[in-house]
Amino acid sequence: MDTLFDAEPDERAPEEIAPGSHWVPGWLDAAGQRWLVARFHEWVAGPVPPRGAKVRGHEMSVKTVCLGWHWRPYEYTRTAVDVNGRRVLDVPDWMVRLGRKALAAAGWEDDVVAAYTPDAVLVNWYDVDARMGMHQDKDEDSLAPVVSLSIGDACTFRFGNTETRTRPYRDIRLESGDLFVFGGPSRLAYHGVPKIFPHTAPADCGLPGGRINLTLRMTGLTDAPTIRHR
Ligand SMILES: O=C(O)CCC(=O)C(=O)O
Repeated sequence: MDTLFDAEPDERAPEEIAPGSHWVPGWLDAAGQRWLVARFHEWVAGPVPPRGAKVRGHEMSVKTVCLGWHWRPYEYTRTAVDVNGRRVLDVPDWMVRLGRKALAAAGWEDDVVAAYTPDAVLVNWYDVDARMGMHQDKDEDSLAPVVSLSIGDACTFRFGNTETRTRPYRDIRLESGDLFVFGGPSRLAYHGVPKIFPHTAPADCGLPGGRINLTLRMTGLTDAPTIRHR
């Protein structure tokens, strides 16, 4: 017999959203979130300021600052060629360790975890009106998993299929501290952020409002060798 007080399914339990994609709610504790927010303030101070990348001539509402490699649509470069020409900051060693811990928490095999060496981090800043359209992360030569961390206001994260930017997709509410990893058969799934929920950042996350998202990636790129002319 059903009772009046049946347990609701836990909507924030870790879940495999599709083969190769894992959502781990609340993975990063409040101290870790505050620490990353402090790093965020350092990164946005330069040498390259955050900017909305131009996609087919339209500036994105999300502002991005990059580590390791500078991303703009279809290309990674060491210098921010579409901003101020400066070289971006390096990916710190602790970020590589963080990425490996995240992969392990998402259930990836030990050999994938050990080999994971993200060499590019896209640090995205969303104000309450910012959105990110459905897209694939396919400017990398490597198909290593992408690690995504969220801090601040909650958002709707739309995670779809590898064929089309339309349905079927699943809308997930990502909250501060949530981890999402997508790799394997999900690596090239379309995904986007159609909505930010204002005033939902927890008081102890270090961010009064807005949302920071970090995506850690392996580009598979190497620096072109320098050709010396005598
Ligand atoms: O903000 C997010 O959760 C997603 C970010 C994203 O899709 C990207 O940087 O390519």
